[in-house]
Order: sequence, then C-alpha cells, then structure tokens
Amino acid sequence: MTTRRDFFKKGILAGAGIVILSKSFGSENNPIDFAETLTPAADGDFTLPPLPYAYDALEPFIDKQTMEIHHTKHHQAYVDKLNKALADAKITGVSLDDLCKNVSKYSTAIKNNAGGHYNHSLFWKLMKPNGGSVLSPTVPNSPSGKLGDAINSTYTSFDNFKIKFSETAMKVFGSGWAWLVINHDGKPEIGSSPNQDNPIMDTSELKGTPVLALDIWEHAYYLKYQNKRADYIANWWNIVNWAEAGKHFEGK
Ligand code: MN3
Repeated sequence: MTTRRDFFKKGILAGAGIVILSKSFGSENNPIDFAETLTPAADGDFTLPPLPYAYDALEPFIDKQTMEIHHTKHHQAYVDKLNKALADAKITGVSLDDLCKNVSKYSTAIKNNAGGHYNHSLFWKLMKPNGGSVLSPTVPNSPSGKLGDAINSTYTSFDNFKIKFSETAMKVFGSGWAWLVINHDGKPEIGSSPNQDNPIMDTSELKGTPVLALDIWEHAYYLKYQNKRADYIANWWNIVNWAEAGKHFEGK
C-alpha cells in the first residue's frame, strides 16, 4: 500500500526532478513558442525535446510503455520527417511557430509533421505527475487564478467545463486533438482539430492560442485503454498541468 507519507516523498522528488530537468529544457519563460526546443538547431534541424518528467511519472493514468513509445517513436518520427520534408523543399531557418502559422504555403508533409512536432511538444508540457495511485485517492487537480476564473465564468463551473471538453474529445472522429484555446475575443473556447492540425495553423477552423491540448490519436492510449477513449480522457484530468496552462492563458 502506498502511504500518505510516500505520497509526499514522491511529490517532492518529482518536483525536484522537474526543476533539474527544466534547466536543460530551457524556455520556461516562453511556454507558447517555447523557443529553444522549437527553433531549428544551428545545423538547421529540429530536435526532440526531452520530457520534463520520467516516462513512468504519469502512472497510473498514462503508462510508462505508452509514454516511451509515444515520445521516442511517434514524436521522434514527426521531428525526423519534418527535417526531411524541409530539406527536400530546401527550406531552412523558419521557426516551428512560423511554419504552423503559414502552413497553407507548405507541403502536406511539412504541415503534418510540423503539426506533430508542435502538438506533442505542447502536450508533454501540459501534463505533470499527480502522485496518485490506483489504491490511493488522487491529488485534486483544478485550475486557479485567471484561467480558473475564466473557465468558471464561461462554463459556469469547472465540472461543467470538464463535461464539455470531454464531449468534444469523445466526438473527434478518427485521429486528432481536443483543445482549449483563447480565441480572438480573448475568451476560452473548446474545439478539436483533425490529424496533426492545430489552432495556430492558418488552415484551421478552430483558431486561437492553445491553453490545453489532448492527443486523441489511438497511439496515445490504446496499449492501456484499448477502445475505452472515455476512460483515457477521464484519467487525463488527474495529470493536467494547470500551472502551465495558466501561463499560456495569461500569455506568459
Ligand atoms: Mn501523439
């Protein structure tokens, strides 16, 4: 059995790990374009950003094997294919942000893989260890500050917001993403995108600055949850990094 004391110990250790890793991860002050990871390196290639926690840190909500394959195989493949597509098109020195914002000018290969790199880089940062276990109650996890206020005033309550966001995520047909964005009126808006599209792309129906991102591709949950997408979504709420989401909301 996990005791309450173990819980705190785990929490402190996990917290310390984040501090150490975030130094090498860089870009803590710029979470929206997280410049250091998303700008091509000097040789012109994008690189896979390290996870800001261990592969098993999101257990039991997302399992270690899924995280490891998702990061080292799927995300790495988007990075590699993006670099190849850019090299083939002889494009250098364009930031990932600018590739996405002007994606209508580029090939489908650049669009899909720039989106894949951008979305996953965001997704990892918007989750954090909860410290819970299947045998113990989880740490309550909800937004506070300006983001919490905006969610309450737009959706009447956090619970109602969760229902609306989860419904949107359930309705994504095939592979895609569910989002909370700040739209052009400065208001929170829930929506989804197909494939690896995202709300900063000039081709996207949903437009705005991403605040929350949830990967609805089966590779994000199939090993643990199989066809039970609803359970994956319900468990994901335990590991949302609301502090990070709040920074995005406030444009910090
Ligand atoms: Mn994915």
